[in-house]
Formats: sequence, C-alpha cells, structure tokens
Amino acid sequence: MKASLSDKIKALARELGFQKVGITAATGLPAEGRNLQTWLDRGNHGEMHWIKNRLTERVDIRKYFPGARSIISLGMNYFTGTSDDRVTADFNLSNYAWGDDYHLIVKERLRRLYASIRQEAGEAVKGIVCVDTSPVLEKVWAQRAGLGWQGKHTNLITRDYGSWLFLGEVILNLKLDYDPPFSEDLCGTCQACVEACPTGALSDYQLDSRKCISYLTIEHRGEFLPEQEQGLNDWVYGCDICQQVCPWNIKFQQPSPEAGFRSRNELTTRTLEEWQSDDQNDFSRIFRKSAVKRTKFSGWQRNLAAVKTNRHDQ
Ligand code: B12
Ligand code: SF4
Ligand code: SF4
Repeated sequence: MKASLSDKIKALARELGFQKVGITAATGLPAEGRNLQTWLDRGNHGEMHWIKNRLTERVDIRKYFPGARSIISLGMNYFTGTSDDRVTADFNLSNYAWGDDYHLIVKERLRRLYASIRQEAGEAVKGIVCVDTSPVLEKVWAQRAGLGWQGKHTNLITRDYGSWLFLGEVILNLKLDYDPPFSEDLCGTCQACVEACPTGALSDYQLDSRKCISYLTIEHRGEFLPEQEQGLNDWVYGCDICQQVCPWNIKFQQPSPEAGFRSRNELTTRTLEEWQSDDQNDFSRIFRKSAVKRTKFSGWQRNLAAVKTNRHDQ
C-alpha cells in the first residue's frame, strides 16, 4: 500500500532526530484558554507579561497563522543526566541547558522537515515552524497529537521517554491524517513532584511561576527577595527536581543521541569561584549558542552569588 503524506512526514521527522511525532487539527482551544485565563488572573505568570500580551493567538492558533489546518507536534529527547550525576562540577544547572541551545537545534530540524514536506507536497503548501517562543500552547498540542499527557508538574510526559523532551511544531495550511489525542492521565494518585518541589510552586496541574526556581533563575529580572534567594538552594540556572522525582522519568529516561545536548566542558570542571571571576566576555564566549544566555551576564552573576550565600548559610 502506498504510504500517505502523513506517514511520510512522520518517517521524515524520525530521520531528522525527533523521537515523537503526531498530527492534530488546528482548532480553537476554548477550555484550555479558560484555564490559561484563570492561571493569569491568579498572577501565576509573575513578570512574564508576554504570555498575556498574545493571549488571543495562544487560544486560537488560526489568529497566529491564518489558514492553519494541521499541527505536526514533535518531541526531541534531550536527556543527558540528572543532578545526581554531578555533571556540573560545583552547583546544579538544569539538564536542558547543559549543551547547545535547543531553540537552535530543534528549529534547524523543523525547518528541514518543513522544506522536505514542501518538496513532497508542493510549493502551494505554506506553514511555519515553532519552538518555545511562539504564542502557541505547545504542551496542549502535543497532548492533542497523541504524544503524551500533561503531568501534575505541568510538563508533557510520554510513556517511552518520560518528560525529557523538547517540543516543537510545524503548522501547515494543509489537511493531513489526524492522530487520536492522548486521553489518559497516567499520574494517577502519585504526588511525587508536588511533594518534592522545595518551594511549594506546584499544586495539581498548575504552577505558580513566582515560586518556581526555574522562573526565578531564568525569567526574573532584578534582585531576589531573601526568601526567593534561599529557595534556590544550589540551582544556578533552571530546576529539574520535579522531573527527577517523576516515576515515569526514573523508569523511561534514556540518553539522547543528540551530540549537541551533551554538557559543555567548562560546566563539568570549573568551580563556583572561577565562574564568579568571569567578566561579560568570558560569559559570552562560554555560553555562545547556549540557552543560559537568556538570563544575561547580570542574571548569571546574581544566581551564582545567591548559591554562594546559600552554601555559606548551610
Ligand atoms: C512560560 C514557560 C515556562 C514558565 C512557566 C512554566 C509553565 N508550567 O507554564 C517557567 C519559566 C516557569 C518554565 C519552566 C520550565 N520550562 Co518552560 N515553557 C514556558 C512556555 C514558553 C509557555 C508555557 C505556557 O504557556 N504556560 C502557561 C501555563 C498556563 O501553561 P500550563 O502549565 O501548560 O497550564 C495549563 C495547566 O495549568 C492546565 N490546567 C489543568 N488543569 C487546570 C485547572 C485549573 C483550575 C487551571 C487554572 C489550569 C489547569 O491548563 C493550563 C493551560 O493549558 C513553553 C513553550 C510554549 N510555547 O508552550 C515552555 C515549555 C513548557 N518549557 C519547557 C521546559 C523544558 C521547562 C523546564 C523543564 C526548564 C527547566 N529545567 O528549568 C521548566 C519546568 C518547570 C515546570 N514544572 O513546569 C518545555 C517543556 C517540555 C515538556 N516536555 O513539557 C516547553 C514546552 C518548551 C519547549 N519547546 O520544549 N517554562
Ligand atoms: S522546576 Fe523546581 S521549583 Fe519549579 S516547580 Fe519544578 S521542582 Fe518546583
Ligand atoms: S511525579 Fe507523579 S504526579 Fe508528578 S508528573 Fe510524575 S507521575 Fe505525575
């Protein structure tokens, strides 16, 4: 039997290094939109006003890409180790930022996938590629495309890789064959992530960014309040605690084949004091093409100083 275009797209995606791929129809998201609105009304976004600013597009993808008919949702395994592996020599830094910036790696693959689809289906096919920064509810689309479910830590979990996957999308003006959504919630009665979060940022299926170490070390600008600083413990950039305790990760995590996600040498060897003696040029050189640049040199130094204070206090 001749393979359908949807099957060909999935095969191409796997060749390009995506472990998970599914396709769903581009529709409005009224129920998820209401949840998102409640979340915003509660102030859970902290200073991330950009989430609110493009709300209309987030809850209706056709406002973001008029003509959208299909969403190809893709997941790329980035797991290269946990904080127990002590890959970072002198503090904790979340696994997602050990290697090269996923925005660059995933986007390049998405562009190649989009180009191959157009070669296969014709130039009349129009689309866009997204990873992280677009006004798109990526976890919702991944669930709808059958990749997995949103766990109580709010990340998208798959049965076969846990939650250590970056998500991306190719949105097309073309009708494709759609996959059934992932309709189970396999968290069951587990509460491990909610209980392990050291700052109490999680309640079931919702995250209060203002309390989240990941938010504080990456998105928050300016100084920390004393309680915020203390809460970071020894996490200098991002936080993996809620993912590390998840039984689905413990059981199904597997090393990523993607060389770009492996840790930079400097992270495995240098001490906190060495990092603190760096200037802006060192920071820019060491974190060239790294997601860590998001927090800027000033944020990085602020985070290092906080971890140092916590160490002294202990
Ligand atoms: C903003 C953002 C953050 C914020 C807020 C996180 C969050 N949970 O929303 C901060 C800075 C904290 C953050 C941290 C991290 N992030 Co982030 N982040 C995003 C971003 C850009 C938008 C997410 C968003 O729209 N949040 C808004 C809230 C409302 O969405 P939500 O949690 O999904 O909310 C739903 C639930 O609350 C749910 N819900 C269910 N029941 C109920 C009931 C009620 C009453 C309510 C109100 C809601 C509700 O409804 C809401 C809407 O669907 C996405 C990329 C994207 N464009 O989607 C990446 C993304 C989610 N992040 C990602 C990653 C990797 C991380 C970190 C692991 C990085 C790290 N190690 O530090 C942490 C994880 C922290 C955590 N436990 O979630 C990945 C997750 C991949 C995956 N497998 O799920 C994404 C998809 C980026 C990517 N392209 O790969 N992130
Ligand atoms: S990333 Fe860390 S601080 Fe944020 S919810 Fe998970 S465990 Fe809590
Ligand atoms: S730790 Fe438990 S409750 Fe949290 S996401 Fe994983 S399975 Fe769900």
